Amino acid sequence: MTDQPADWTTTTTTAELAEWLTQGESIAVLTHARPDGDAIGSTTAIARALNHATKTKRARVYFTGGMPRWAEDILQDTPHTHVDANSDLNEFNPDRILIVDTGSWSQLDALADAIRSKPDRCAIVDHHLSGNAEIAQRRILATTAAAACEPIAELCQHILALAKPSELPVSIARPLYLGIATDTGWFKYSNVKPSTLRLAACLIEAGIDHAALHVLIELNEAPARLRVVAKALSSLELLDRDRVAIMTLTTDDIHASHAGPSDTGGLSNYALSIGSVRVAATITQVETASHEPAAKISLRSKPGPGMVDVNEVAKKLGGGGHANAAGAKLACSVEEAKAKLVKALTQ
Ligand SMILES: [Mn+2]
Repeated sequence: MTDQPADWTTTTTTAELAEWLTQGESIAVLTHARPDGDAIGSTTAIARALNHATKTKRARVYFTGGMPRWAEDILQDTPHTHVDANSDLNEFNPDRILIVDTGSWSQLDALADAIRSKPDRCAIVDHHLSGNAEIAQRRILATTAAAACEPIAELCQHILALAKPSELPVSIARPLYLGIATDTGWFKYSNVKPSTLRLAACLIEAGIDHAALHVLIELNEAPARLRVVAKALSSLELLDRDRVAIMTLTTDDIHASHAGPSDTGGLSNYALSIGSVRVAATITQVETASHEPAAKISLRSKPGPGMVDVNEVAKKLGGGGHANAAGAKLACSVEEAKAKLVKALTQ
């Protein structure tokens, strides 16, 4: 993590941004690659609010990278386009571009070139601590918000001229709740504040079915996912008096499970459920075009006494991330990666 740059600051108000956006003839809504619940929730909500307010379809969401299984259940009839490295973006010429849940060139992937050198046409609404301020002149950076959906809820409220978030239409309240729930681990992470819960309560008052949303997102895996989990768990090794958990997953394991790349995320959390475990790692063999050996290490640690800063561990391996979630990619076999990881954890 880099320190917060001096110019990564808020430069506009919700009211001004609402007015600027609704004056647009065509509005592109962008977010980070491989969008998560907050990215899909915040883009869907703001596109719907803009189209609702202007009684048009002038706002369209652009995604890049792999999408979660449930994405279409949330997006439904919201105008959206999926972009990759081969997409022709010559026709992409919106007069307003709103980027949410990120403000970093590196996270925009195939969309970065399409918005380069257009800071006067771009706005950012984000909650991350750092980003590339030069992307957009207009910025709302709610760095204490648990999710981008928190400032986006306020923006939707302004655009629709509503006194309270509980007055939002269900079609907008639902994706907003999705973003807040998923970015807070369903309201259990340390980023939850009283205001987070008050907003969530208002969204339930608006009429959403929050229990059904939880089923859609969290109880909706492909059978292959559980086969992958079983493979990973069967490889579990405990080290350092059961404080370190390491699991491995080979491409043979993934193929035998009939799983895809999207089924292999978040495995370390299973090992973190063991009481004694402070830090958990999953080492996944990666297939490369050149057939050179490669491995991905995903690290998770538990907050509290004896916390391991996995960002520091990942940095020793050429990666990075956050104190409780980080990762690294190594050009070596799974076994070699494991040896390097054990060394990084003990030095
Ligand atoms: Mn987020």
